[in-house]
Order: sequence, then C-alpha cells, then structure tokens
Amino acid sequence: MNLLIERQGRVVLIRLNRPQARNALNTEMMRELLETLHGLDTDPGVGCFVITGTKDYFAAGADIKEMHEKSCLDMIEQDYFAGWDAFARLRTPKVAAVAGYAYGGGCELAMMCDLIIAAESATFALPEITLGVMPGMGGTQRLTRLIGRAKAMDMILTGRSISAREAEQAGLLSRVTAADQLLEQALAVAQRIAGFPRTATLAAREAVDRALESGLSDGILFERRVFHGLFATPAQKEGMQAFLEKREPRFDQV
Ligand code: CO8
Repeated sequence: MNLLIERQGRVVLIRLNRPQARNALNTEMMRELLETLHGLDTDPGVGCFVITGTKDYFAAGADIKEMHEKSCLDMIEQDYFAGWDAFARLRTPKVAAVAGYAYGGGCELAMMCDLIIAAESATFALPEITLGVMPGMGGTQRLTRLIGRAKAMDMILTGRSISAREAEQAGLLSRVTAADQLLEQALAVAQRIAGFPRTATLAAREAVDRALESGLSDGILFERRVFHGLFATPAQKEGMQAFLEKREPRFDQV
C-alpha cells in the first residue's frame, strides 16, 4: 500500500507514502487512492478528506521511472493518468496539507483539492518543461485559472519553483502556516468543514467550482438553484431556527 489512511471522526487523513520515490505518483498509488476514496465519498459519516505527504515532500510529480519508456500509443491507449479526473470529481471537500516539494503532478494533485494549506517550507513547481514535456494532470488549466496567465506562463515555461509565500500572494494557497503546525491546522480546518451539514458543504463547493467553468449569469443561476434546493434539507431548518433561538445549531441531530 502506497498510502496510510487514518479516520479521525468525520475526517479521513490520507498520507502519500512512497518515500523511496519522494511520493512520486504512479498508477498503483492512483488506483489505491481512488479505491479508498470512492466508497468514503458517499459515506454520510465523512465530511472532509485531508491529503498530505511528509515534512520534506508532498509529492515530486508523476513517476518518471514509470513513464519514461512509454510510447505515445501507450499513453493514449492507457489514457494514462485519466483516473486523476475521478479524484478531482470526488464531491467530499478535500484539503491538501503541503510541506516541502509539490512538483509537477504533486502540485497538480494539490490544485485538485478545494483548499491548499501549506507549510512555510513548501515549494511549488510545474517543472515538466525541464523533462521535455508539459503538465498533463490539469496544470496548464488549473494553475492559469488560479493565479492568472502571467504567473502561470512564468512557472510553466521556465519550470521555476515558487515559495509558499509567493504562492499565497499569487492566490494558489488558502493559508500558510509554520511547518510544525501544518497537520494540526489542516485537520482543524477539515474538522470545521466536516462539522457543517454535508448537503451544504457539497453544494457550496460545487457552486464555487462552477465559477471556473461557466459564464457569470450561468454560474449565478446554478448557485441560486442549488441554494433553493438546500431549503429541502433539515440542516437549513435547524441552522436558521437555531439562529432565531440564539443557540448553537445541532447539525448532528438532523
Ligand atoms: N518520479 C520518479 N522517481 C522520483 C521522482 C519522480 N518524479 N522524483 C524523485 N524520484 C526518486 C529519485 O529518482 C530517487 O530515486 P533513486 O534513489 O532510486 O535514485 C529518489 O526519488 C530520491 O530523489 P532525489 O535524490 O532526487 O531526492 P532529493 O530530495 O535530492 O530531490 C526533488 C527531490 C527535488 C523532488 C527531485 O527528486 C526532483 O527534482 N524530482 C523530479 C521532479 C519533477 O521533475 N517532477 C515532474 C515529474 S513529471 C510530471 O509530474 C508530469 C505530470 C503529468 C502526468 C500526466 C500524464 C498524462
């Protein structure tokens, strides 16, 4: 197994665990991750996933040893790494807790998550150009949407790495924290998210992502319809009633 899985209440912590390859992402790890998370994604007892690596590396990219001898035909026939699309489509909120290198596919994996919380030690790069290729796990699309064309072009065409502080200023990260507090912070954020009603968190993240995929009026209509839909949920009744009664909502009881 290339992953270590730990359940902490309503949060599932996934540690990438291929130290011999700096957590490089290979087909086996991708399959294990998808098999593990597929069932948990529809578990009403799960409210958030946290993905992390070690203190020195999140993931050093796709596995170059696995890829380097493949032909174009192999890549197309295997639809190589298309499985990561299924990871991005998981509906449960995903927090990436990144320390050390998040390079290539590692950076792309972090960008598939809904929040990236990074240690001050984290560095981000899409260095595929230095290998004679280009990002292939969504990097050209997600990075450009997240930090804009100018910075994305700089990172993708030069392969240079950026620090956690630069990544935060550019809009890639949600939060930066001291390295020794990274996991604690990420788990606290995940527990907070997981404490809210699943119906609302799943709907909210789908609506936010719609902003990247549609025009403004379509996105606003989508948001409004999803918002209307939440009025069918017990969580909406409890949340609003609790406010009026000046008490904490009891979401675990609805
Ligand atoms: N793949 C395979 N093995 C790796 C990788 C990798 N990406 N990165 C590190 N390793 C291995 C090394 O080969 C080495 O193995 P060995 O001991 O057998 O020689 C071991 O991990 C340790 O590596 P280093 O000695 O280099 O460790 P350092 O701590 O000195 O350096 C770095 C760490 C800076 C992360 C360095 O290893 C590095 O630059 N790695 C490559 C980074 C990179 O170029 N990543 C991009 C990969 S391509 C990619 O991600 C494309 C994604 C899209 C695919 C989509 C397909 C459709």
